[in-house]
Amino acid sequence: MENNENKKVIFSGVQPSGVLTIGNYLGAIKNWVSLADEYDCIYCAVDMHAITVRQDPAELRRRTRELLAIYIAAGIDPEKSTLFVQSHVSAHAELAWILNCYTQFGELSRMTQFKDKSVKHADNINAGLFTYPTLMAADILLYQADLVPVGQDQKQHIELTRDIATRFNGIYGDVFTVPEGFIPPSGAKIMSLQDPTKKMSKSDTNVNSFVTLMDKKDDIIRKFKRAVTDSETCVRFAEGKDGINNLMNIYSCFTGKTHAEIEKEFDGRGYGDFKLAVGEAVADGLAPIQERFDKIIADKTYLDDVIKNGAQAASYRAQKTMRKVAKKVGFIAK
Ligand code: ATP
Ligand code: LTN
Repeated sequence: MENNENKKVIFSGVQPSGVLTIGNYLGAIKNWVSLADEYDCIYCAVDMHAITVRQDPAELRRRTRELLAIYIAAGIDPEKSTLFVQSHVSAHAELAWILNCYTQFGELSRMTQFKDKSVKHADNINAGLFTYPTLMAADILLYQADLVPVGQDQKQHIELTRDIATRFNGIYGDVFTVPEGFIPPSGAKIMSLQDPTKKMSKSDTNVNSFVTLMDKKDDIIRKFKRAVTDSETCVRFAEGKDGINNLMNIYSCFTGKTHAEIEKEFDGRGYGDFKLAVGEAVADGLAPIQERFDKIIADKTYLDDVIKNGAQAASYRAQKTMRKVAKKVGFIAK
C-alpha cells in the first residue's frame, strides 16, 4: 500500500443491491477514480446497508464481489486505495449503535430516502431502513473522512452526518472530522430512461429504465432508442425537456462535449440520430471497463486477497476511532 500519510481522506460506498447503472458510475465511481491520486481513499461495498431491503443471500454474496471487481475495473487501484466489504469491519455496526443514541427520531423521519423506500417497500419498513443514515454516518466518521464523493441523492445524508459529528464534538471535544460532500458538477443526477422525472436506480423493476455497466452494446443502443423524450424534434437543453436534457447530460459525461457543442452537432438532425450517438458513446465508454471486469472476476485468488487485505487495513484504522469514541462515551477499556 502506498504511503498515504498527510493526504486528506476520502470515503465512499455503494450498495451491492443490483448491477451498477451508469447513474452510479457518473454520479460516484467515475469521480472516485479521478480523486484517487490526490487523496487517501477508502471505498466500501456497503452490504449491511443493502439488507435494509430483502436480498437473496447467494445473490448478495455474488454482487458484493462483483461490486469490488467493478471498482477495480473502473480504475481504482487496490495498491493505492483501500477497498473492503462493510460487514467485515465490525466497528461499523458498533459505531452506528453509539451514533443512534446521538441522532434524533425527528431527524431520521425527515430523510427523503427513508420516505421513498417506505413507499416502495411498504411491507417491510424495518428499523434498519429508518436508521440507515446513522450507519452511513458511522462509515464516514470511523475513517475521519474529509470528503465524501456521492450523487445528489445522498446530499441530505451527508448533511445529517455533519450534524451528528458536530453534535458529538460539541459534547466530547474534537473526536470526528466533519466531512464535506463532493457532488460532481455534471452527472450527479442521471434520470430514468423511462421516466425522466425520476432518478435512475439499479433496483428499478423496469430494466429499460437503466443502463448497467455490464449491458452489451446492442442492449445499450436498444434502451436509448426506447428512451422517453418529448414531441419536439430539436436536440436542445431546455426546461421541460427532461428526457432530452438527461440524454444530453449522459452524452456530455461520456464524450466531454458541452451542451452547446452537442446542440451544434445535432443541429437539423432528429432524435433518432442523437439517441443512436448516445448509445454508441456509452457502449464505447463501458467496453474497456467490461473487459477488465471479466478478467478480475475470473481471478478468484486475486479478488480474495484484495478483500482480505482491505478488511485488515480498514479494521486497523477503524479501531483507532472506536477506542477514542468508547472512552469518550464512558465505556471501560477492553
Ligand atoms: P438502489 O436502487 O438500490 O437504492 P441506487 O442505484 O440508488 O441503489 P446507491 O447504491 O444508493 O444506488 O448509490 C451509490 C452511489 O451512486 C451514491 O453515491 C449515489 O448518490 C449515486 N447514484 C445513485 N443513483 C444515481 C443517479 N441516478 N445519478 C447519479 N448518481 C447516482
Ligand atoms: N447511502 C449510500 C451508500 C453509502 C455511502 C456510505 C456513501 C453507504 N455508506 C458512506 C458514501 C459514504 C447510497 O445509498 N448511495
